[in-house]
Amino acid sequence: MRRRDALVTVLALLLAPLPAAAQTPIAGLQPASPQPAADQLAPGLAVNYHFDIIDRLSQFNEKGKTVGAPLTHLGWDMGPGKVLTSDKTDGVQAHIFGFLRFPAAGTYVFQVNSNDGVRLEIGGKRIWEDGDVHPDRLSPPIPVQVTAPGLYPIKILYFEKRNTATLEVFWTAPGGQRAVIAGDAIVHLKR
Ligand SMILES: [Ca+2]
Repeated sequence: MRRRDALVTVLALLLAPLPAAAQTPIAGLQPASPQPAADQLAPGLAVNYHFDIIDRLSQFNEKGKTVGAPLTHLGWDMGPGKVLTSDKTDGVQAHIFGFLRFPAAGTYVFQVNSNDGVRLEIGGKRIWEDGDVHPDRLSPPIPVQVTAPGLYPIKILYFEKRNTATLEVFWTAPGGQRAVIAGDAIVHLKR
């Protein structure tokens, strides 16, 4: 093999996407400490809205003050309709926060479908970011290692510029089926 061919082969190997199973799981997630008591918690995730057209997540205003109804699940295929629990169809920035309950230790696989931009953090770790304006776009499967069951802080920044909107977060528990994150797994501090 000529030297240049060898170099091309090495580059191709370096650039080839790894199959999901071979990806190193994201580790080091920190559970909520202390774990909030049951009587401090309300169902679903809290959401604060800010209404403005932006083109990328770096322009996101995290200080939105419009408190929305909590999100009782993370499966939102909204098309051209209202965005999440807001009364707007365009120009919506949603700062979503609360806790995700991991029922057991193990490797969970996440997948995020977004339109437009999104960033997902769990236990203080960046799980996924796809921060520009785009049609529905699904992340690769993202393995995440969880060392102890319990409540972990979850934070999602999500914005919809115009046209259709989607925010879907899927997870697969160890030995389980891929599913949208549902109401039994998400809570937030009463506000
Ligand atoms: Ca859109």
